[in-house]
Amino acid sequence: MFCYQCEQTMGGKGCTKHGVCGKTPEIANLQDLLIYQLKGISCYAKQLIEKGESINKEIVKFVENSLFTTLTNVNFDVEAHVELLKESQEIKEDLRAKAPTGTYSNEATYNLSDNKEEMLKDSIKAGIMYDQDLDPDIRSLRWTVIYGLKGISAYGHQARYINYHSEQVDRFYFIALEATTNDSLTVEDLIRMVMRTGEISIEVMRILDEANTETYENPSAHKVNVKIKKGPFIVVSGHDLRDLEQVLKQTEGKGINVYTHGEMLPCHGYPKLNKYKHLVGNYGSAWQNQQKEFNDIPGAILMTTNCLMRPRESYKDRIFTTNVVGWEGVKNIKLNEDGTKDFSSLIEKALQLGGFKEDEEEKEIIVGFGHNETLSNAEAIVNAIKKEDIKHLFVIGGCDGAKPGRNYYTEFAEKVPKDCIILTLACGKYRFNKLDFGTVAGLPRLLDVGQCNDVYSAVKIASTLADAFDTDINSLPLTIVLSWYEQKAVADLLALLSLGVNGMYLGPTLPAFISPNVLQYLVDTFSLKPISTPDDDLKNSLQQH
Ligand code: FSO
Ligand code: SF4
Repeated sequence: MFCYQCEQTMGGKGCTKHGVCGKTPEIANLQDLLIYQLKGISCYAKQLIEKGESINKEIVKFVENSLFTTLTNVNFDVEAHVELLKESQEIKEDLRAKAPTGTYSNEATYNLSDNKEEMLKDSIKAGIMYDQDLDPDIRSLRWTVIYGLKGISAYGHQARYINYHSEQVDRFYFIALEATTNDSLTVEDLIRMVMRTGEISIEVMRILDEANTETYENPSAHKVNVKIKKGPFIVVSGHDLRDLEQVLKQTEGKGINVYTHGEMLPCHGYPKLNKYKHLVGNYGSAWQNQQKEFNDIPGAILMTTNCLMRPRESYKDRIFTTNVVGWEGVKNIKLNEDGTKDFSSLIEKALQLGGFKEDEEEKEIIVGFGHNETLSNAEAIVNAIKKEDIKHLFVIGGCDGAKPGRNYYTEFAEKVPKDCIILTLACGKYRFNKLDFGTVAGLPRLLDVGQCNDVYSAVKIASTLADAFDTDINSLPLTIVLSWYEQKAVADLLALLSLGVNGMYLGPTLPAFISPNVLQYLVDTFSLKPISTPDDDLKNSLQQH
């Protein structure tokens, strides 16, 4: 196996024996072959698109779900991968029959074997490092596109589940995957494709924002209890709002408390979700603490998306997955034909386990500062910046992870001067979101913008403020400090780069799949900076504006 798609990759280079995330070589190799198949499908699909034909939405869904399946910490189930591979061959054959004749890449002409052992043998040629002679910059750019697509697929999946999609995004899966097989593309062509991936990432986040805010209304400032309550309960983790809604509906009147976990925290801001009184609070913290936080838990857990870690025996019987998430031996709750899900097994488990015995003393934090809520204060923010009551805005966002270097983000947030505002998003916020930051110019100093896809909200906020000053985002007193872990963060980073955002800080380490030349290009073009120390980075950010 060889995998270097996430930040915790072995030695900062690549996992070769076993995934640090828990991925076995078998799963890693099947994932390589699945991506290879998606590329093959896309070679035919692209030809059909160029002929003016549209691709069946079931095929788009398949490609989207398969990409999402291979994202870090999503699916560790061998059988699920074998099934997807078999389906990929049927789709490929279908498109092959319809596509114009011509010369196609190896990915397109390859035919999948029908048993797992043969698939595993074939997977060698689908490996990232298989072609030893490939130009390292071409390899780097191709995989940057693919990792961006994985992030996009996660957001696309979430929007599609509430019946929203973007034709542009749907087409782009095929166009971009084909581009990663096309030997005639130069480094410059692939850089353009990387930037296009960023633009499509903005588009998919825009559609997801529309999906979430039209379905559940715009989030508004809302207090969330982060301590536990007595009684049976379900913890809902991941990112999916519709799954949470269905769990809330199906548990109504059953005496079950529902808690959000990890990236579900911003759900409390949405009026059509927080209207449920039994959505009682947020449990635990970011994904990497789940084995500790779920250990012996007297309630049931639902993982709607990443990040899933190896479930310990102490809670393997009470954790459930849904959507494309999977772990062998863990029950996956499937989607019914009518678009609903039956969560009765999850509910029964929660009731059977009995729940927490005592209430803890409440502690509240505030969420809900998406673009609508934050921009309802736009005038106040603009005036405060003009009067220098607010000196600088920091976006400290992105993923959390287990490495010690991530304390940088806590320290950074703590050291931000009192006359500055911090906007935060994604699960990295758990490093500091329970600290008391107080207020500035009548506003909370820490504004929780939402999930990782709500980078879209942060961009909307920044561009509205920039308009008010008759300038652009880069001229605002604003610094973006990103923490990355998996491929949604790659999509987020590409989105910001495609908008021309300059001078972002990226950490805790740089992606292993970025070659030295590609990194140099990013540094030269976008002044992208690896994080150094909170003191130095803060000083530089404040000096620059
Ligand atoms: Fe975190 Fe995991 Fe949201 Fe990521 S839960 S690490 S960027 O999947 O998606 O922020
Ligand atoms: Fe390693 Fe990350 Fe790949 Fe898992 S997803 S195998 S930890 S690089």
